[in-house]
Amino acid sequence: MTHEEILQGLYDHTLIGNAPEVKDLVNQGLADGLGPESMLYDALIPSLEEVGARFERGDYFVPEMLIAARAMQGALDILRPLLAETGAKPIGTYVMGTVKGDVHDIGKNLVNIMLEGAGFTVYDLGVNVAPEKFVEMINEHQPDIVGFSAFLTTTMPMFKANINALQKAGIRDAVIVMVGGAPVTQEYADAVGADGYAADASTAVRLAKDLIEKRRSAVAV
Ligand code: B1M
Repeated sequence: MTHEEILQGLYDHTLIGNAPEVKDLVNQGLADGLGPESMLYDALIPSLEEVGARFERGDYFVPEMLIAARAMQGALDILRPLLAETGAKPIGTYVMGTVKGDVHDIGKNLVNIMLEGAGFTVYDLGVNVAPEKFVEMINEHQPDIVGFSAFLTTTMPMFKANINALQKAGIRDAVIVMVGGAPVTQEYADAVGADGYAADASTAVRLAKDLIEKRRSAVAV
């Protein structure tokens, strides 16, 4: 099989949620020297975007979205160690979770993988994380950054609820707050009082490094 055929196969089989075939193709791609990033950005993510488009058009329903997501997750299980393998020096600590009411986690997991690859220690709180849980875990791990992911317009207001909870607990200024997720925008992030917003995983890593550097140099002055 050519690399193009493997990528096309990954796209097609993710779209129909054929997890065993997706796994086989990922393994075949790796054996043939196809890069993990290429499989991710040229096939798997575009396929999930098409899944979303079909859902919006009413051609797909929740079960189809679910099996496509499972196929993607199977691929990520194989790719995770390769994407995170950079030998980067420890750089900071990150507490991350998908906000209350929201169970989407593929995008969050991808951001975590990239953060780990860049040298962050990541504490992943999972999905449907309540504001009190964020507060508790920030107190426990004392991270440089807390990241909130939201993937639904109906769960984005949880950013503000989380920030309010941090304020109430007296720890808002002790931690940098980053937000992200498909429907989130810079304007929305600014409106809720977040310190940073990124549209994708690699921008999230770059921004996390910048925000930590800024905070550390401000403290040093
Ligand atoms: Co749902 N879903 N879903 N879904 N789902 C979306 C998000 C939707 C856009 C589909 C659509 O209509 N086009 C739509 C939301 C519309 C809206 O509110 N604007 C939607 C809906 C409506 C729903 C339900 C309400 C459907 C229903 O029940 N009627 C329901 C809600 C359940 C809930 O959470 N309470 C639901 C359920 C599901 C499944 C469970 C079936 C499944 C999720 C499985 C899982 O995650 N384990 C699912 C899926 C798979 C999707 C789509 C198709 C794919 C999501 C995905 O993984 N994308 C999605 C359509 C789409 O996104 N095009 C859709 C790939 C991923 C790599 O991208 O998630 O954007 P993304 O993550 C990016 C960036 O956002 C960013 O970096 C990531 C990597 O580059 N990022 C950050 C993420 N977090 C960040 C944090 C940061 C910075 C950057 O800093 C902290």
